[in-house]
Amino acid sequence: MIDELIDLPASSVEEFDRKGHTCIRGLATPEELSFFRPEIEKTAHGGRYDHRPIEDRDTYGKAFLQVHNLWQRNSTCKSFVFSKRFAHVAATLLGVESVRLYHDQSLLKEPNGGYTPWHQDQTYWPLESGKTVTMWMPLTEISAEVGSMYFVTGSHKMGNIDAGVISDESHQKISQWIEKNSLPEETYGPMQPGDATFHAGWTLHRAGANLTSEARPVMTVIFVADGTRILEPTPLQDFDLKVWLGGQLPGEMVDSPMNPLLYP
Ligand SMILES: O=C(O)CCC(=O)C(=O)O
Repeated sequence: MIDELIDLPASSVEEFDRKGHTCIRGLATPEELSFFRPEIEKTAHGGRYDHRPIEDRDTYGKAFLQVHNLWQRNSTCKSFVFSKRFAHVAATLLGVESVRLYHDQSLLKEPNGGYTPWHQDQTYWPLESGKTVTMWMPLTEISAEVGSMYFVTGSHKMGNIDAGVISDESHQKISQWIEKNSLPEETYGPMQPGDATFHAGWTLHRAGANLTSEARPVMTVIFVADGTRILEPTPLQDFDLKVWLGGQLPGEMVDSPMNPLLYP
């Protein structure tokens, strides 16, 4: 279990609030990662559902192989996702007492995997704004050549900019939006296993292609503040309403058994 808490510096909270993203180095130790990595990778491999060769996939499909809710598939993955340390960081960044799980996902950018287009996660989530944060943690070293994610600083306060689903079109629309609004783009560059970035639901983000011969395994956990209300879904949010909220309905609070309390 990764349950001992860390003292999160006030500067991280201030940065997350102001920029909509932050990076916490060494959130998990190399030893912890070498314990969890094999089970996460095995479980993600077993849960792979897209078996098309990379050249037959669209831009979204080329960006990464995605497997959700590893916590329901494997007890070791469950203790990683349910880490009180991670959930405490999420609650502190959001400035709330308690957080729940929205869902987790493994994101494997394959060797020669494509770029991750600019997008906003909350396009897919029928949840109140300002109540979610994603932890993105590499399981191996991310070299400068592969790189970590890029974020548009301050974009979390702009709400939905209607760029649509993650695609070449969202990338183009958001690139134009960035140019027009002249907001800065930032990245945290190379990362060690156990470092993690955190970004808010509306923060604009993207990642580069993987032009190396090594895969880039990443585990993400999406946290939602306890007491968050489910919104009437847009057509792009119907899927998430049905799949990730345990059958709950708009107007209700997120609190189904699919969304367990992770902290405290
Ligand atoms: O790992 C990537 O390339 C993108 C991940 C992402 O968009 C996210 O975690 O919200």
